[in-house]
Amino acid sequence: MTTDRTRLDPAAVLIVVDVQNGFLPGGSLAVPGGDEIVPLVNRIARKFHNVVLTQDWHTPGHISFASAHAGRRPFDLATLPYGAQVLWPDHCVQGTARAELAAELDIPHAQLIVRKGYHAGVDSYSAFYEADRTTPTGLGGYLKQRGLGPVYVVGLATDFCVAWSAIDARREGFDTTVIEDACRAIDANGSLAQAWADMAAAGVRRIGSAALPA
Ligand code: VGL
Ligand code: ZN
Repeated sequence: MTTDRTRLDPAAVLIVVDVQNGFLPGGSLAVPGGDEIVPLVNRIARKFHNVVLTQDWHTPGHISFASAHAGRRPFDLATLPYGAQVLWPDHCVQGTARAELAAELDIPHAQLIVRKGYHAGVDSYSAFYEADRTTPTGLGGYLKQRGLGPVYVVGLATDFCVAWSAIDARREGFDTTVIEDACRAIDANGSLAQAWADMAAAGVRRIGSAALPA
């Protein structure tokens, strides 16, 4: 089967990852330049019939917060029952202003918002699976039941929630592309280079927005 890359497939779905106040400048886990992508994300979203948003949505005192671990600091690495976990500043707590989607995000035709990270004892970077790698969010089933795909991913942060979502989209069998200039990274301890290597190994395609069909 060949894919016509000069036209966007009507079944293509854009996943807009975690474009939330907490990850923008002034937020508690601000991603450098995170605000810069919002106009581009809005423009890209207009090309897609199908858009899914994700929203990091943690309990107060969530296990991924350094503040929940005595003597640990943000960006320390911890070993938790489900594996390695970077410890973060408190961020995107359910119901708070910083957990809200960015006010400038303008995608009224988005069809679904996937909240994630709401189990107190496990993180969830990916839009598809929690960080135990086994608990599904339901997004894979949703996309398959609707017959959607290929998958395109934009948002924050390239090296965590974007990368994990893209890799899991491949794991779910979707043709998957990350639009690089519509993402920004945290880049802690080499995490960005590692994420691109992991995405390449998983067969994730990497493009710039200029390569998207008009
Ligand atoms: C994210 C760290 C913690 C992300 C979410 O959206 O990339 N990163 N929670
Ligand atoms: Zn988080």
